[in-house]
Amino acid sequence: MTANDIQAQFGIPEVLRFEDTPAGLIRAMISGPQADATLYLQGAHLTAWTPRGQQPVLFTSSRSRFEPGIPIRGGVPIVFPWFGPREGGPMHGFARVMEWSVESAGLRPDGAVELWLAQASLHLRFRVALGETLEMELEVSNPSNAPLRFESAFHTYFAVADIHAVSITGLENTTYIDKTDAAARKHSPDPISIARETDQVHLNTASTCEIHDGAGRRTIHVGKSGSNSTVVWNPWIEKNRSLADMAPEDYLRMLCIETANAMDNAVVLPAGGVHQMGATIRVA
Ligand code: TA6
Repeated sequence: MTANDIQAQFGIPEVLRFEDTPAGLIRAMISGPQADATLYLQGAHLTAWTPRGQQPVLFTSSRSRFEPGIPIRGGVPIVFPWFGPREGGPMHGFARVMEWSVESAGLRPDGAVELWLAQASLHLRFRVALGETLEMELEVSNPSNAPLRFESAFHTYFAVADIHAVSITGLENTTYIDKTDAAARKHSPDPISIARETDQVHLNTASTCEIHDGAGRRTIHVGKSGSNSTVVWNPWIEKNRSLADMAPEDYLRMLCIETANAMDNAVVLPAGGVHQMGATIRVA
């Protein structure tokens, strides 16, 4: 379907518009009563969400390519069916570089703009509601007659005013795999602060996390369901410099808190089963 076809079927005057981009992607521009947002059909990839009266909550790199088949740097990459690198495939799986279709779009009575998208070949559906709260839900179906093992995540890039003044609570005393230290398993009773490359997969945790953005004078709450892992990532100076689609100072203004089922927490979905993972994000 072209952007025009999708617009004709799902567009909402003054609220939701589908358009082509110069590089050949299709994106939805949302201007709802409670929030503005942008979502690309490639990867069902939310790249912006800004509740009314707030600064943008998601970080998206100014150097992201926004080209067909190229992962977008920032926003909320949907990770499926694997987490991390895989020989011969894109980082974090195919879902993020495949075309998703729009199943439905509407303005809810509470003022949120809600869309359902689907990636049929991967048996995925994604619900996103854009209001003063961001709701996301990934539904994985297993129509086969054998169990399906997969990893998944909302690889959410949050915008922070200054990473030096950020702390993260909610993950105290959880066991985490430190990917910057040969995957050593560690735990800490303290809130997390970022002062070097940080890449940690916290296991067996269903907790809500809070991002205390001191310089931005706000706290972002990241609640979740159907997720047993939470990943904390900031590339810091050197890794940032190695990423062509990050501007040199981007690490100062971003932090990934990822709602996931990764590594030890991979999901084994029985034949015929359906798995839901949800995230609810709000700014206080
Ligand atoms: O989730 C953290 C991480 O696995 C890092 O190790 C780094 O590779 C990052 O994801 C890559 O994110 P991207 O958006 O490029 O897929």
